[in-house]
Amino acid sequence: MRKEWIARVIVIFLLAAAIGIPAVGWWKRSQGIVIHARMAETGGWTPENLTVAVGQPLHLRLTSDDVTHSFAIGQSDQPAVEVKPGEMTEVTLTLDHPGKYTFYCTRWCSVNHWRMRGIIEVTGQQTTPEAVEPPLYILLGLDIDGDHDAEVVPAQMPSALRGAQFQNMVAAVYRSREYYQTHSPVELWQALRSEPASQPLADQDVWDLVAWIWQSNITPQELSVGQQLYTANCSACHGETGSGNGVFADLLAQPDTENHSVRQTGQMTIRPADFTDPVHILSASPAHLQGKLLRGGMGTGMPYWGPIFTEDQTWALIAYLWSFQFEMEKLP
Ligand code: HEC
Ligand SMILES: [Cu+2]
Repeated sequence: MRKEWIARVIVIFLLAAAIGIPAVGWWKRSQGIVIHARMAETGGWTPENLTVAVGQPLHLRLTSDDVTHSFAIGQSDQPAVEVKPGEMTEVTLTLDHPGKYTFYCTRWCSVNHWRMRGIIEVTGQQTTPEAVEPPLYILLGLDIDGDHDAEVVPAQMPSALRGAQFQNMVAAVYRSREYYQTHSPVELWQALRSEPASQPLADQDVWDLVAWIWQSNITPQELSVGQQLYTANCSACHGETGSGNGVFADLLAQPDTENHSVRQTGQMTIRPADFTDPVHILSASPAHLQGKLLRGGMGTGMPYWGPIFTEDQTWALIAYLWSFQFEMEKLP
């Protein structure tokens, strides 16, 4: 009698376990992974490394332990979502390509805001192996850390509109996309200046022509995408007007020089570049600027944006940077 009773209990127990254990696992998965957001100084994202199989939905529940943050995934169309203290924001992501994705905060929550980054590793077989082209500055072997001060600069801001009247004097070679990406405005100016066709032009006319050629490589669409990205990601340091005086510039330009051990790698040691300074910018090619953007300024505080932007977005940002040097079509 007693044995039968024990056997029953065991059967019921096993049944409960057989149903219960997978159910708990399923329940946990459906509830998702909780991610806590904190300012970079106090920890950033926890956890900051996630792994998921390709194509499998990743259910995240995001909450903040301090101020409002925002969660976004680099190089993807996934819209950014707000992450607020005391609330759970739920997101379900399905990533269709294996690889490493960077997730990051899009709100200027603190001076080290841009350090709020984490990685989602998507595992699985690469179906169509992607040929990853190295960025242009690598292909060209550019030394993006070298000094590059312009020997010649325009007397006034070059105007694409004024330059348009001389467009017939320009040989096709200077108008290609490739030329634009790989040369600085100064190099173009010097090349045009030495062309017999442009001898009758004044120096400023040649600068206007340079502005026109630059603008003809930039679409209005790129300018507006670039402007949005710049406002969201760059203006806090480089300033709304591009002159290197963003709200964080002063804070960041005073690293703790007394005590180097406190200093984090990449903490800003020099002021953000001034995009309105012709001496500094007109001597840089788009490939050079893109290189800095992708790689960041080693040890200077310029963040690396490689894992955040798509290639088109980087070119749109570069396009927008030129609007601090050249009068181009007015933005709406
Ligand atoms: C945290 C502050 C900070 C933010 C945010 C930031 N930058 Fe910078 N940036 C710097 C500093 C500091 C430098 C100067 C150091 C250097 O050139 O390496 C710099 C330099 C640059 C340069 C190099 C210019 C040259 O002289 O060759 C480019 C291009 C640039 N930034 C673009 C951007 C863009 C575009 C964004 C937004 C996507 C951005 N930066 C966001 C701090 C910042
Ligand atoms: Cu944040």
